[in-house]
Amino acid sequence: MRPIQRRDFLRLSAGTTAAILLSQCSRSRPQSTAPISAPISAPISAPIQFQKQTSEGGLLSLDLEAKAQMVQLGNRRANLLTYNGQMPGPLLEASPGDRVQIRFTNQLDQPTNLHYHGLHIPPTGTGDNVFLEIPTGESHTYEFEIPENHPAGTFWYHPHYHGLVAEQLFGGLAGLFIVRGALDEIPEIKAAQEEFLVLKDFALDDGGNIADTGHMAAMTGRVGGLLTASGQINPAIAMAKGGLLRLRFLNASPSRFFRLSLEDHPMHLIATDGGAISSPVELSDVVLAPGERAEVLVQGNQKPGDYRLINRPFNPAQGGMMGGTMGGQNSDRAETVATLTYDGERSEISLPSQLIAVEPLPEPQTTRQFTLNHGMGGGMMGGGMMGGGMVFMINGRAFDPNRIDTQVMLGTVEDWEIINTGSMAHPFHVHTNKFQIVSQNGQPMPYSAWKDVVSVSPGETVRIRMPFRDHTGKTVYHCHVLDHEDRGMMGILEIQQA
Ligand SMILES: [Cu+2]
Repeated sequence: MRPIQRRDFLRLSAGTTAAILLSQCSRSRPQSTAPISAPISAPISAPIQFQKQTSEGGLLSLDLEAKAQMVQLGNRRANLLTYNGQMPGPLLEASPGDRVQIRFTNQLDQPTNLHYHGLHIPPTGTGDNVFLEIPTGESHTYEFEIPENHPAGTFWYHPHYHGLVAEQLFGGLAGLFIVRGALDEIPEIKAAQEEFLVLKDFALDDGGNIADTGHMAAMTGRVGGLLTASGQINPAIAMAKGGLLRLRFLNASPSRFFRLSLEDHPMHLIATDGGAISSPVELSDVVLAPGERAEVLVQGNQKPGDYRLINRPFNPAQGGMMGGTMGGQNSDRAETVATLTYDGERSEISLPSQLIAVEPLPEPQTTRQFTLNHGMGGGMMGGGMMGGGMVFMINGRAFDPNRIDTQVMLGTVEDWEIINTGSMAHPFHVHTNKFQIVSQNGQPMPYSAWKDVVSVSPGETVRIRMPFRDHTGKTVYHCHVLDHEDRGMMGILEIQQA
């Protein structure tokens, strides 16, 4: 394996899922600098718009309804699963210390619930409780507080009812949950133009209904050929020359990985899943596994014109079972996700030099290992939701809602080694607490960052470090290729009072 120079690493590719990048690099695949022939997939459509719900007087209060509805998806009509009739759902915005009250109603024809992905809130009661089941026609009020010391960042909400997560997310259920804070107050960032890009793939039939991606895809991970950015197909993002653009990416696809680059414009990473990094890192590509977020700054310092934000799909498990068909699409085809257009001119905004310090974590008290793999199963499994076919396991066991897999003590720091002995990539996600990546295949990370998803490619070992400082009770960790999660790749973590 070719050793990766730190310099190469920073220059070549995205920091957010370095596991993928290291594996890409180590396969000596040229990190393409050649022109990319990505077609404009549709006429550049309307600018991105969200219905925002912002906290007022310390309270974010809203009604949220999950229901099937016909919506406009770019230039197509699509019968999707929506929150409040929108895809993505309403953009929720709160600040540390705010109370949140979400009166949620399930109008789907199957049970569901809500997960607040990345929020550091209690995993029990009316908080981020994924063990709740909200049956068809019933309501539940989620109520929690954003802790005073919660970092600013790009978080999101989506269903987490085991066995139906992939189906419901693929149907369209996802929305952003933005926490404002210190990062937003940095003068250059405050002056930047902010755009939210919720990246989501769909497979639609001629009638605009969600298409069946096939039996195999329902095991290895369903992928759609229609790429959308915040419910638009190739939306235009207009920026003034001299301006600074803050792009906030969320990969809300159930299985698809994204590898994004912006023509003639380097991207400067400022935040990962769990919030800001300490100073901007220049990237030519941003790689996002399912569930991951990244925030980048782009300087409007090129010749006025149109520049494509291009996705080059790739399979982090080369030769693995996800290769080849990928739901019938050509997995090597580059596509345009959005288009940056210059409009007007303004006095130049520079890049910030310092962001928010990422605190170093103390040495761990405990180190655990989590081995990811799959096999063939038959009959009923832990969740009871599926018949035979592929089973996805952690440490040789599929999810069992009645079993506690891992117990940790409040007030400790742990290292978890995530080992992938299978043939597919698994983005490992932990609820409630965020972590820092310590090393990948023994190689230290080039910079510190807070994460809640890390992709582990076949044959790789990733070491993460996680503090358990508050919030007790049962929570989960799982693979964020949601078909893998639904098919067993999840475990229960109990955080115990010391
Ligand atoms: Cu997986």
